[in-house]
Amino acid sequence: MDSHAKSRLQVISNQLNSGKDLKLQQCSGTDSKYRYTLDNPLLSQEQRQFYEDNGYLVVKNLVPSEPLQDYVDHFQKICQGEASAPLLVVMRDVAIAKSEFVPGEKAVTKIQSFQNYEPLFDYCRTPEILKYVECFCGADIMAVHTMLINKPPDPGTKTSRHPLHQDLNYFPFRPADRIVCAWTAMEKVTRANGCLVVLPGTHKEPLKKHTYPDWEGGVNKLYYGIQDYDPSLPKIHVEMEKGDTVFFHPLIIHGSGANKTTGFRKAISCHYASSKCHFINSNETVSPETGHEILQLARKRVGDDVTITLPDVWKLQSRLVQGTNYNFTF
Ligand SMILES: O=C(O)CCC(=O)C(=O)O
Ligand SMILES: [Fe+2]
Repeated sequence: MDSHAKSRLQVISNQLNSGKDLKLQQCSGTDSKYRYTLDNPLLSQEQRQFYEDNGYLVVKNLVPSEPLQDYVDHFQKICQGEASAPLLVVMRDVAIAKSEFVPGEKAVTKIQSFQNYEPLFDYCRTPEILKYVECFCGADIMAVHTMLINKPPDPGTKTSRHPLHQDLNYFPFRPADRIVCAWTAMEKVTRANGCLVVLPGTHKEPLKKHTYPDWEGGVNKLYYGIQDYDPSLPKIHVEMEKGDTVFFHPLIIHGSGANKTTGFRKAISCHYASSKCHFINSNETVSPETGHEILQLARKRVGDDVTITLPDVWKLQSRLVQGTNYNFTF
């Protein structure tokens, strides 16, 4: 990237990323018995071992109803075009958007990159969540990817499904073990409305090849999937009450089923990473197809005249929520 582009990105990033840091208690190093969690005063022995073995952990009733209702209200404002923020992305269901004119939230499958929309970004700063995140990432924490997922009632095409995948497919930074996703149910999620499905223990497997599934009704943008997972592996349908939060490793194979109900299924999530994670040569990990699509989306937002790389995209949309920013700078 030339120096003009670099300084322009830095200016954009500084303007957008002026959030206040939160200081929380520091985790105290690692114990060789554990790979996926850090020493911490919060997780019980049972919880810690469960995450080590399975790659996910559900914490009941972590986020109260009031802020969740606030997030719903702000989501609806965004869908109605009454609110927006720099770099925010609104994704629509391929089948619903094609078949009819749909105002409001009806066809919106998710909004992404709300790091510059404070009323939603408050979710990523929830102290109760950060306390858990610190157990996986350590004390210096970046919010690297934000989503509010609004699984619409399936229009009969099954396009509301999310194919089985590993989130690490999208992330050009490592180590993977210092990245975690927090995913909070904004209402009761069940098999009927398409709860998360996880394959316990698959966080111990390497990153697999991701492609678009060959679905008859089409597939939503960036809904890549793994075709060659072992179908005999046990699947857990993670049914959750409103406010329950699941933390999961970026290599765990997961997805979600179709929403067979008449209501929406909403969840809000943030991927966190240690700010000490380092950027890697993304050509070797993120597939060229995926990388190209992510860059295309980003260029629409920052302008075609700025040469931008995949690591730049992630730095631009990441925001410090605790401690010091070491490596997510230009
Ligand atoms: O909420 C869901 O359906 C799963 C979303 C997901 O795994 C993702 O967007 O990476
Ligand atoms: Fe995912």
